[in-house]
Amino acid sequence: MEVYLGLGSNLGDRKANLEKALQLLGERLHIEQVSSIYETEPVGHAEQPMFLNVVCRAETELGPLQLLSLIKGIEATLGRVPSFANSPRSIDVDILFYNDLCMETADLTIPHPKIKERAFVLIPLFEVAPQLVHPVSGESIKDLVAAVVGRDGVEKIGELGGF
Ligand code: PH2
Ligand code: MG
Ligand code: MG
Repeated sequence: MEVYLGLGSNLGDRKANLEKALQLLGERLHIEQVSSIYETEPVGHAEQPMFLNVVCRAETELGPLQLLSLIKGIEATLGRVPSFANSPRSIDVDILFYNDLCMETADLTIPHPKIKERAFVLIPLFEVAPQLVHPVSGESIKDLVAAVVGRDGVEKIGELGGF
């Protein structure tokens, strides 16, 4: 299965948090591509530090709920403390797409329901998936990037070595 994951950090050593999360994910998934690193203005709860965000493309045999539980374990390992929605976090890993799967449960919705409104997801996603089409709306990532509000708050700042 081909999956796209969005990673974000705005507490502690943000770059190290992204690297460590990708390293731990890489122990269980085949990470095929990682976007550049973007520094992004916080969305949803403005009074918090700037984020670093990346998106990765990976291959996995894990089912969606197995993948979610792997992610929750990695977030806990990296010191994420459960808090309010959109609160600052050492690491957040979101499942964006899982093949063309569409599912909605209390714990997990795929595709991630906020992709279309988040420039900090769409811009790095476009780097690793320029050809991808949103399985629900049928729109290309390119068109979604062109339409999204807040592109100014997303700045490419570098690459992660080693992925
Ligand atoms: N994640 C959120 C809420 N707001 N803003 C930015 N810039 N980057 C994020 O990763 C982010 C956010 C909820 O997970
Ligand atoms: Mg998130
Ligand atoms: Mg999350």
